[in-house]
Amino acid sequence: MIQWYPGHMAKAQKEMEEKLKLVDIVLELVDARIPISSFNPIIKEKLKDKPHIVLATKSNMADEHWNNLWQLEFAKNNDSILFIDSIKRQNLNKIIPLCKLALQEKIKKEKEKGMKERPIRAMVVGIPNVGKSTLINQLVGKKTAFVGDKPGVTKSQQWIKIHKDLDLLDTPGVLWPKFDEQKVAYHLALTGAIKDQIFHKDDVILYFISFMQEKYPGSLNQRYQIDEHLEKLEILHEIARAKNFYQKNEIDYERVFDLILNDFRSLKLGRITLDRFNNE
Ligand SMILES: Nc1nc2c(ncn2[C@@H]2O[C@H](COP(=O)(O)OP(=O)(O)OP(=O)(O)O)[C@@H](O)[C@H]2O)c(=O)[nH]1
Ligand SMILES: [Mg+2]
Repeated sequence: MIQWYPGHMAKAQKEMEEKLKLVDIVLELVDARIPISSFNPIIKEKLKDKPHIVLATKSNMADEHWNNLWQLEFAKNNDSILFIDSIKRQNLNKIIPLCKLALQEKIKKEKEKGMKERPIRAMVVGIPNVGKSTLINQLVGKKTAFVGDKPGVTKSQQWIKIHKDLDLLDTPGVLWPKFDEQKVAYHLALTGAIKDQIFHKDDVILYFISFMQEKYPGSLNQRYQIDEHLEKLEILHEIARAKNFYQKNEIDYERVFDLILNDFRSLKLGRITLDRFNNE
């Protein structure tokens, strides 16, 4: 079982709870490929009556069919969800209208009390590497929040003016202390939410091969020109043979693992959704 809980994550969670009091609405980013594994049940608990919108990032990397299924599933649970792609700027223009809609009552009440109109204060939360900084940069139109391709880049919080009607708080990623399901840990590892150095790549990759054999038949075959019905370990060997990944006549597993991981993350195996429901 992968265990990961660096000190700054605990601190970030405490800070997040304090900042929660300052905002009108919370935008929770989830990764469209793992909308449940990247969803943080703790945040929802702490929100109480505060509106909450789920933004599923990297939706262009996820399986379109599953984006639609997840959209319906979240709606069933009364969770407002919007599939976005920050890099392709897909659906970003729907975020502010959605916030205004969710806060309709509050805005109306403040107006009735004679309060001056003010920008909505929102907060972006989400697990590491889910795309918080990228989204904020896109919304603000220039590089303000720091973006990196490694988890845990953003370590301090700051307000950012997004629009005349919206102020946003950038927060560091929050990951819950313990993944109580092995599958969740694998999904977080595959998508890059947890650092490559801290999980056992062999377990993750063997899991992924089984997943691909079952859910995306033909993909491994097409990419690596191998018989994908082979036993998992044999698949690794075949790929090593095809790519000539050897070191001192031994199979260089590390290179095979990295190849598969990079191929998944760079869409060379197609658009893939890892999280499923109804045993599908
Ligand atoms: N394709 C695609 N890639 C994205 C999207 N959003 C973010 N990324 C990529 O995901 C990686 C992480 O993005 P960041 O914005 O740094 O993520 P973060 O949540 O701020 O990460 P931390 O600060 O480390 O917690 C970067 O390589 C981004 O280019 C998206 O909507 N689509
Ligand atoms: Mg960041």
